[in-house]
Amino acid sequence: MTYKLTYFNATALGEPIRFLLSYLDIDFEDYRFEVESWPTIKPTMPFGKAPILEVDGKVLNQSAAISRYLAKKAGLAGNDDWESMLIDIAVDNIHDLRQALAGYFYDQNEESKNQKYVPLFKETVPYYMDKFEEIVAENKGYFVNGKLTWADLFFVGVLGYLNHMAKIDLLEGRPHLQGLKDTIENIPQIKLYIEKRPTAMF
Ligand SMILES: N[C@@H](CCC(=O)N[C@@H](CS)C(=O)NCC(=O)O)C(=O)O
Repeated sequence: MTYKLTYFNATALGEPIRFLLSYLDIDFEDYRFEVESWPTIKPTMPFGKAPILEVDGKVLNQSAAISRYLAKKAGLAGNDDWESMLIDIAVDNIHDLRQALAGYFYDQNEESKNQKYVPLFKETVPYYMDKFEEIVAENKGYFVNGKLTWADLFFVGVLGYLNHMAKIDLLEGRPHLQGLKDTIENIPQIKLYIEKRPTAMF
């Protein structure tokens, strides 16, 4: 089978997919484009957004669905329906934090952006990050049931993007999440991918 990932030259929503393809030892085409090319690429995307994954030429969008599909192949999507649901919940919680940060970061209106700052950084961000820290502390260093799942790869995959939008190190003072990052980045296939990946804007 052939696999081609199309995404910005960035980590963000493309990175969990790259991590999973690497974890699976799948030799994939990592097609990256710069922001300037987006206006010409956007109309070619099924819903005008990236990433997409082409599997044998079939075009798939939605990063979570793609990640879940790959995670099933990798045995990282839960051993039963309950565990799979817990993983989905963890991923959606991470998405909620991402959306809160994106709502601030991409806000073009200076006034509303300024209004968002205090609630976001004094309440929302610490609320989510402290909860994630607690969950990972209680689950032997992982998000779900004390073992590696795609929720862990997803979190570490998008972390650079979250930090970029927050303009702070979200792991500071959160040793269990830092430990999770180290665990994921030291999985041999992911370590190899990270060593070889191109320099990106984040
Ligand atoms: N739910 C989609 C969201 C995709 C998405 O928002 N992609 C952003 C980049 S991270 C994008 O394409 N932005 C450019 C645009 O909307 O024009 C997914 O998870 O794949």
